[in-house]
Amino acid sequence: MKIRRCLVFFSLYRCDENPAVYDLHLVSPDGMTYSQPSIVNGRTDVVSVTPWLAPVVWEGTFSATLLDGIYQRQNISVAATVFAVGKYIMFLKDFLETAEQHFFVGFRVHIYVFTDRPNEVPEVKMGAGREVTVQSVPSSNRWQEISARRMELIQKLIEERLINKVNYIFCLDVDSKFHGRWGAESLGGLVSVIHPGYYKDDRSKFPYERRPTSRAFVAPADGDFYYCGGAFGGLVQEVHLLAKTCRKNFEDDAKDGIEAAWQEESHLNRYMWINKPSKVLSPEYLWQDFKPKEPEIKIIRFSGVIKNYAAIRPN
Ligand code: 5GW
Ligand code: MN
Repeated sequence: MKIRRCLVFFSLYRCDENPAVYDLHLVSPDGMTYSQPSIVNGRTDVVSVTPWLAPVVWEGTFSATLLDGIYQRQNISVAATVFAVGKYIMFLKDFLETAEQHFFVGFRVHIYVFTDRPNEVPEVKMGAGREVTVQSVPSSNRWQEISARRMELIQKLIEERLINKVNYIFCLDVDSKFHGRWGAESLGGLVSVIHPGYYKDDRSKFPYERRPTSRAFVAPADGDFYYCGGAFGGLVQEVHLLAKTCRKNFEDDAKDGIEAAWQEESHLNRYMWINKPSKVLSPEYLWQDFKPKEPEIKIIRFSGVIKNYAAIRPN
């Protein structure tokens, strides 16, 4: 028993020979041409680094050509999870079709669809090196239950199928579409997206869980940004730890009869406050279709569609 546990530990946390696992060593293909970098000219309307010196990714802060070159050389693979339970299956076609056009084009991509309606998964033609796997999950009438199981299923997927096989994973909401490039610029150890609804607000106004009895609690004077529950990712090892931790906190809260204000989004925000993301994605990476575009948003890459809540939600 002891030995087994030890082996599991090693297989989960060992860094193997693939340099992408370390996410630090960047080798540029020789002879690449891209615009000369500058430390005095660049975007001045936004902040592109956090106080812990993680990049904040905005259009105009990176070279797509260079990043594609660096990560193609590493032959990385990227997994994505998307949940389409109940009527949310209606969003899946647009999600998958637009992912084909914009999400890590030119890379190995494996999308895992979790649904209770496997027969209704649309047939979407995938490019070379790209595939979709459908995994059945039980139907559920309560969002709280779907939400609770999301972290558990992500944790298990990583343990059972991804660890030491895939480099990066992104976990995305299905009620959204890609409109622009989402690629190698988004890669990092732990990656979080800033919510489009609150990024100009004072931290005391963020919709964090405010009851100290919850394991998702963030005090009014704490918190860096309000992050989206609808998109996060990073190295599979990092996302495994995140999913495992959020699931445990969610379940321990439930045992105490407490449900965080925004369920797993609240737990994610608590996690990111303690475990600082190594890369932060600007709201370009999860906008909302009903929100007018702001001047600092030069491109919308991924956006939540407008939905008729009464028609799609079970409760
Ligand atoms: C969501 C809210 C209430 C009841 C059920 C759901 C629900 C969410 C559902 O019935 N089926 C489902 O697959 N989901 C998954 O959870 C989808 O991937 C969805 O994108 C994600 C988050 O729920 P959203 O998108 O309704 O939440 P918001 O905050 O983006 O509006
Ligand atoms: Mn959503």
